[in-house]
Amino acid sequence: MIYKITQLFIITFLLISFISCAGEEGEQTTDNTEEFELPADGIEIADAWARPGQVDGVSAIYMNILNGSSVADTLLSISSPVAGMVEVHETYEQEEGMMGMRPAEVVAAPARGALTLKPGGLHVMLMQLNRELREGDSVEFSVEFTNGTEITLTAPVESMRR
Ligand SMILES: [Cu+2]
Repeated sequence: MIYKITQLFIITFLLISFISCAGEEGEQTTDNTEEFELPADGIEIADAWARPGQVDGVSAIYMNILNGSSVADTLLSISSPVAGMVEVHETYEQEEGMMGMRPAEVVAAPARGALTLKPGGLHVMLMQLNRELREGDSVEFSVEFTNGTEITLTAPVESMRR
């Protein structure tokens, strides 16, 4: 009996702390930021990965662009030593329900928010690959933002992440 009461007490206590935590988080949450830990300020890139590709073929890089600043920022340019041509593409539904892709006009990371590039959505298109990209390889790329941030990083090549 004592055991049961103790158990009940613990469960009640856990429930109360869970509810109060959820309440606090709810108040701090804005837009899509709850999924990501934003930097204190400026732009950071997280979770970058690239698809495998053949020489002269194409690949894509996906990532989360995290904007910790209080102003929105836009992508100015992107380049990679493995590709002759790099563009940011958006996926869209063509007539007859076919999916197509085209260069994205504005790629914006909202103030205190995140922009996700993922399969079936926005992606960095690597074209004219000058080497094969195999699972386990890595791809270097550089991104420049309108507010002046320049980031160079390496994305692992993976066959499928999400
Ligand atoms: Cu594309």
